Amino acid sequence: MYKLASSLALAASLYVGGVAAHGGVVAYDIGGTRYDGWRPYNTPTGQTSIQRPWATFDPILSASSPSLACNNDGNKGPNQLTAKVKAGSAIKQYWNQVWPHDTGPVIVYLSKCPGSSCDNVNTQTAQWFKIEESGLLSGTVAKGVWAAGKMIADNSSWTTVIPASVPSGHYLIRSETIALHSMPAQFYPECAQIEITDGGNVSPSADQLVAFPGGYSQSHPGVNIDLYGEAAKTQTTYAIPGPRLYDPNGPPSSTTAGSTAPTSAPTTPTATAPTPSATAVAPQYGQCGGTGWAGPTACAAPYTCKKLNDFYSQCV
Ligand SMILES: *[C@@H]1O[C@H](CO)[C@@H](O)[C@H](O)[C@H]1NC(C)=O
Ligand SMILES: [Cu+2]
Repeated sequence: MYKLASSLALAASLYVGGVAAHGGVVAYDIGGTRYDGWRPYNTPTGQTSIQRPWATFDPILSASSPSLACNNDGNKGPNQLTAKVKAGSAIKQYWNQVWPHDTGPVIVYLSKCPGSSCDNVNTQTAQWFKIEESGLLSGTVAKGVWAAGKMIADNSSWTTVIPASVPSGHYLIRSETIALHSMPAQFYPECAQIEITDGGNVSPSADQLVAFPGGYSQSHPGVNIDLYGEAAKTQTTYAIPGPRLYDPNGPPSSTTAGSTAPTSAPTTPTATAPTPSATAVAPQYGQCGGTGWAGPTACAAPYTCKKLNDFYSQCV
């Protein structure tokens, strides 16, 4: 028995050593309650978590990988749980310690699930909006301080406030860091199921929603970036990939001037003439098509709409 235990311990330590250079989000703290994440490499039998299952600590190396949404495989767990989170309150995401990659952004997304559960939502078809993004905090691309470094300094954790404006309901939360120390960039996304309560009434606009894969392009300057090149030595800005950040204030109100304005509309004159929407075009990297897509299908010049999968076409 002793022999077995010690050889298992040895195997375990070697094994941990082998994968320690990677990982992902392994736990959450919501209002002081700790929720353990999924444990990759372990059998699914008996595992209970709010996190969608993922299989390995390995990074995802392609922006077009099907695993980019919620890692591999990101499907509902056998005993899938959902945690309640009040809108306006914080959710703390813990990476495995000590997170090894201090160069890169931390980005957090939500995807609203239809109905009263995310259980049956396929992460490939989910539409995500970005509620937080943090990239290069100071210094240069070559030698600066990155969000990932801050995360490591903060006990390998990152605290995200769920915007108070987000409507109540069931959501997938996608927590991601992108490690830029090597090329291609390494994506580390994990997802969990949450129910947001006491929410607001600002849904993301169409141009704030993306699918994964699709939301990132491998050629985006924030993905295809060389930290060791000449340019990095003087570059002090970093373009975080993905859609425009969710705006808790919503779009500039155009409804007051719209044809459906209620008769009780205030008597203020139409001071803010709405910009014509007939000519709406999607920006670079914006969505321009896909099943269920109701947004613009044309792209801002000089970009063209390219189909990435049935659910997502993107302006590139
Ligand atoms: C650091 O994070 C770990 C979980 O990964 C937690 O158990 C520990 O309490 C945290 N330490 C502090 C000081 O917050
Ligand atoms: Cu790694």
